[in-house]
Amino acid sequence: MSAIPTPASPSAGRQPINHGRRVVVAWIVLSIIATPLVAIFLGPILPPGNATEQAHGQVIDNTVLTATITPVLCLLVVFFAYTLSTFRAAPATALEDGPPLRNHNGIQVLWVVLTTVVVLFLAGFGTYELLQDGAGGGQGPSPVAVPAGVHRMLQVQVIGQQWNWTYRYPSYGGVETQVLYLPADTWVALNVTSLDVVHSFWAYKLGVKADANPGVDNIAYVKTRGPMSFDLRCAELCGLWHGYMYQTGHIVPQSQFASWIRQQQRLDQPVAKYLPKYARFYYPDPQRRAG
Ligand SMILES: [Cu+2]
Repeated sequence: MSAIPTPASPSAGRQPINHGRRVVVAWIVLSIIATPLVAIFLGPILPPGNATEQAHGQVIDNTVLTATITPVLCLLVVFFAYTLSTFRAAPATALEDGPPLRNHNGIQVLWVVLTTVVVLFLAGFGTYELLQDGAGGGQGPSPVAVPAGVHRMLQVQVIGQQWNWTYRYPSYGGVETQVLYLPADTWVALNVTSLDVVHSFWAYKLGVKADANPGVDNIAYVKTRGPMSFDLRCAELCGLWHGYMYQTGHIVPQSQFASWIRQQQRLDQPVAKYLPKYARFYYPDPQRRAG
């Protein structure tokens, strides 16, 4: 007696759903859309801004970093969205363990190679960018990354002390000012030092962060851009009124800077003789000689 033929099941002949391929396709599509959007729209508003060439360079660096991690973020978003929407168990279903995970050599190799390439690329890119005129960082007394082909550079000494910043301009007779003024479109060497404890000169819109240590001349190079004001503050806990060490600095047109510094020299004249002689750095102990 022959068996009774059973009707074909509706799923017979269908390919099983390839979830992995779906996730990869969705990831690639989302990455192709999101990465340029991040670079074009998010990049320009990333910190620190455009007050100096170095700050502008840091915005570009931050844009490259953010665009590089965008596909990684897209993968996480797609993976979680797909998993949560596709493999969600119906409320009445009993909790059940999933199938065991098996080793997958291809994915492991791909993961190691991809992450290694991304990390090495970012390390190389970061090193190259740091060596471009120091990228605004304090380089100590003997800078390694010196801007090439710069013939004129304005020296400005930034002095931290509990709890204020002052500035000296050695090319203008060592005049000391209460506010930081810089001329626009000018290369500036910021010589950061301290009279007492460790401070840190942080003018983020300039792209500058440099430790201020007593007895040390910590040099950071920047080329200013157009006129603008910028915040500066201490970024090293330096005592009771550390939080009070903030000021507003100004990048002004060169002619305005010239008249401002002449005015400062006039104001400074009656007290100039009481100022210590300009030196590259100073020590808290008056018995020790400044450098
Ligand atoms: Cu401080």
